[in-house]
Amino acid sequence: MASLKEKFASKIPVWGEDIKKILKEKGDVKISDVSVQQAYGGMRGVKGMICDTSLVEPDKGLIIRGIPILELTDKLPEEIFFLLLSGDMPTDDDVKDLQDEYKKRGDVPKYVWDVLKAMPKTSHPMAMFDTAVLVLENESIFRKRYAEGIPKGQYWDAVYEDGLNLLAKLPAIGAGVYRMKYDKGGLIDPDPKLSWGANFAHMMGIDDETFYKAMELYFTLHCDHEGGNVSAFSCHTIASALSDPYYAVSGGLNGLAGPLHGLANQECLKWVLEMMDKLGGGIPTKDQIKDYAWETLNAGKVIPGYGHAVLRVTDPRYTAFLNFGKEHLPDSEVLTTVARIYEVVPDVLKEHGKAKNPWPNVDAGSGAILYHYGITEFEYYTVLFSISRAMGMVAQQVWNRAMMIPITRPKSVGTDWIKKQVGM
Ligand code: HAX
Repeated sequence: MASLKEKFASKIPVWGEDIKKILKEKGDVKISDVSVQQAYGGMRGVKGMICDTSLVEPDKGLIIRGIPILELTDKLPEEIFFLLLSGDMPTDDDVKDLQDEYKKRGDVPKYVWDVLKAMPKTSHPMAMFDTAVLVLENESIFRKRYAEGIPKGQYWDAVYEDGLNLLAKLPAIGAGVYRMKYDKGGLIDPDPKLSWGANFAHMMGIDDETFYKAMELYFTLHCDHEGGNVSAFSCHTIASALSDPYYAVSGGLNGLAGPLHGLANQECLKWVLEMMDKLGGGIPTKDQIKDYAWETLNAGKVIPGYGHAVLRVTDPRYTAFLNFGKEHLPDSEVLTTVARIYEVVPDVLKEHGKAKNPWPNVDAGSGAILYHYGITEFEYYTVLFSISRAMGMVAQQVWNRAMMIPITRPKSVGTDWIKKQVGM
């Protein structure tokens, strides 16, 4: 048994007892009231589910197992996955174990590539990536073991196996989608000496040490964002029906592919480049940025990369990308423009008066870095987000099955019921 699995297994009785005690002693204590506004408004702020892998504090941003994300930017995605799942930082041996597991499980069956090849050339890269994940359902260990009648206490183990098999294959699938979709030549084999993130860069065909670092950072920063965001919540709900991790992650990714969620990173750089282009190239002045931002808002559109449903400060993940850019690509005009937008757009959004959070989110800065390394195909950016976010989705699923969290089924009500309830 691999070290991460042992570690997780050792935590199950401790966490399980904790939850049992809370439920027994305080199970009927109220933790949230729900207003009519919240019921019609996407359940914003309603506390109605548990996620122990990470937390998003409105005034701090992402916190993974108690550690703020800005303190984790030098960690490998492998270390982050270990932390998400087990609650502990891994030792060097633990990381090596996990990397060895990924290597053993990384081969992508030929039928996946055949399906992707058969898709229309115009397919969106997210549709290709997501299809590959769903097609891999054929490999599900959970589905087979469930059919054989495994007891409930072993569900998490089968979900863990599926999850790790899936995560191991995602860099190759993501890189393969890139090379197929954009005619970059044949598929590239992984290099066993490289980390999970660096290997992805290598399989894309970009062998540059700084780009390896950029990809490791990218995957570390996007790994998880607690349980209520569209992709995590969709995945959570699907998995709660005991659909296996291939079904559940694929469902979560369908949500990530929306422009108000993960697809915002494609929209964001497009917005920046269109502005630069419209203004004749070069870095726009602050006044020009202000005018362009107002033009966007007056046309009834959102400024992509700004605002957030939970955050009320600059997203620390945006700060991490900006710091990386300042260190590694100080001459990038696009990145300088992104930094200048940050000096202008929050004030514009405040004056506009609608967005509750005028600050940048993770998607505002990441595209500038990808663009610098020659990944100019914006449509592809959400695939990178997906490879990383799958870590959170898998970790949450394994935890949910280990803690025996039941099927999701909130109660919906109708407008007539609301009218009666509020005396109208
Ligand atoms: N530009 C213009 N208007 C904005 C805005 C922005 N960046 N952000 C919010 N608003 C508007 C909303 O559209 C809403 O307008 P209406 O009342 O007309 O519907 C109003 O301000 C109130 O919205 P909110 O309560 O502040 O924000 P929500 O919780 O409803 O939505 C979103 C949060 C992230 C979807 C929103 O801020 C947005 O659309 N931002 C731009 C898209 C984006 O960057 N998405 C990525 C978010 C991060 C993420 O999930 N990545 O995966």
